Amino acid sequence: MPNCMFSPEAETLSQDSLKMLQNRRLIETVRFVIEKNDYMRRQFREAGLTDAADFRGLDQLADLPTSSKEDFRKTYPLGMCCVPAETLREMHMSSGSTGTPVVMPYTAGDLEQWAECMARCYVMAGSKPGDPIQITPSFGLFNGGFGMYHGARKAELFIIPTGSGNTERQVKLAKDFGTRIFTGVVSYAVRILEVMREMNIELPQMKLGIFGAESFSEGMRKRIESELGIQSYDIYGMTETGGVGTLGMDCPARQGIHVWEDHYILEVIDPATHKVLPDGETGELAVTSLTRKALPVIRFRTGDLSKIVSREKCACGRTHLRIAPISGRTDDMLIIKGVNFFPKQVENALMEIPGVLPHYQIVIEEIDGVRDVRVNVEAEEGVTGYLVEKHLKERLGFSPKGDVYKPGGLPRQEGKAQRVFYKK
Ligand code: DLL
Repeated sequence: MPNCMFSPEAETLSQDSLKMLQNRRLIETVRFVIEKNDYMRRQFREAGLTDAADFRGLDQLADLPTSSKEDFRKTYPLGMCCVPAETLREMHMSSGSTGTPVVMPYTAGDLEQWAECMARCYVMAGSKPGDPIQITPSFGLFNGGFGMYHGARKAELFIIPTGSGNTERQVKLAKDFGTRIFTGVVSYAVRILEVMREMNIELPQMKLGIFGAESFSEGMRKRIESELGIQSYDIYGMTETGGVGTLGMDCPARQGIHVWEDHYILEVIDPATHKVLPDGETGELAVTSLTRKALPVIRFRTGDLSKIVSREKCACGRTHLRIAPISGRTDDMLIIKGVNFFPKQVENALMEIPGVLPHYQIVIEEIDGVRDVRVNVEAEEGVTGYLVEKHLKERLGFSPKGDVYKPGGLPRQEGKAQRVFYKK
């Protein structure tokens, strides 16, 4: 089922042509950062690359040092920028647990590149010029709102830039303006559903949901799709690669997330040794940007876990490799009583229980030095804590305590949902 493409030529390049293009762009990028940025030059020199002219391309990629959020933080605010300050046109920023933010600056060309990647995602989902699109991630330092905006301009959509919050107004605007494409962080889709029900409003014109920024369990996805009556897409990207959609999205064939390989090289590496893993093995994604100027990243360790599922041409006609949905982050694996698991596995198991609602918390408690886990979840009448515990035990191999709350009993959050809480 070949589907429409925003850039058909680029999206269907053969893997051989993609490799040649990547090779050329990689050499240009590595030489560029070595020439323009002291911090990166020093890093490469320490890894043995003293002369930019010595770098010969893809075959040597695995010899280059990896980079991480730490590098962004050490060089805050613009210590890794490779272009003169007067050529910068925008910036976005994410803050993490340590406080020092990660900043991504953009030139006009970088904004174009972002818009191109996003426009490809919109058209891949089935958008057509003039389609009303509601952009619900916040417009500000978070890259979600503006990235979706730049791409929607390029794809010629009718933009309803609501930003985050005020869910009742979001539902009213979606109804009044006939929103066809709804975008947001995954947990916001759940919130919209809830408020639609409270307001007793249906949105039959809404057909497509583009969600990301958080792990998306298959169970949650099915619920959102059936209850909203939409086809949903899993969009991927991050501040350091240039924002939402830069890395790609899944297509209607639903066989993995296509990564825009003419703009990025994706490697799957062992999180401990940083060695490249073979296709099919799960590891940490490391990303090299090929077409960005203000701050190109080389072998950036994303912290996200996934695997390459295929490099074959997809049923949608695209040739760019596909990765599995993000299964977790290197830093969010939980170990309870010797069992390792990711929050997404708990979500998936919860969504299998009829009557359980998509609002939950995983609370890690430490009692006398022993870690235990409690799952608080909202559910309709009839679902008991015992039932939840029994199902989680079957699925996860250990027995968290299960506390059931009435619908609306757990706090609602804006933006990315915090699911894991630590209680001493
Ligand atoms: O979350 C970009 C984004 C905005 C993507 C809106 C999709 C929709 P950051 O705030 O820098 O940027 O966070 C990036 O979010 O490393 C992943 O851990 C996570 N993430 C992003 N997309 C997905 C996804 C935005 N589709 C971090 N599935 C990344 C799972 C995702 N996790």
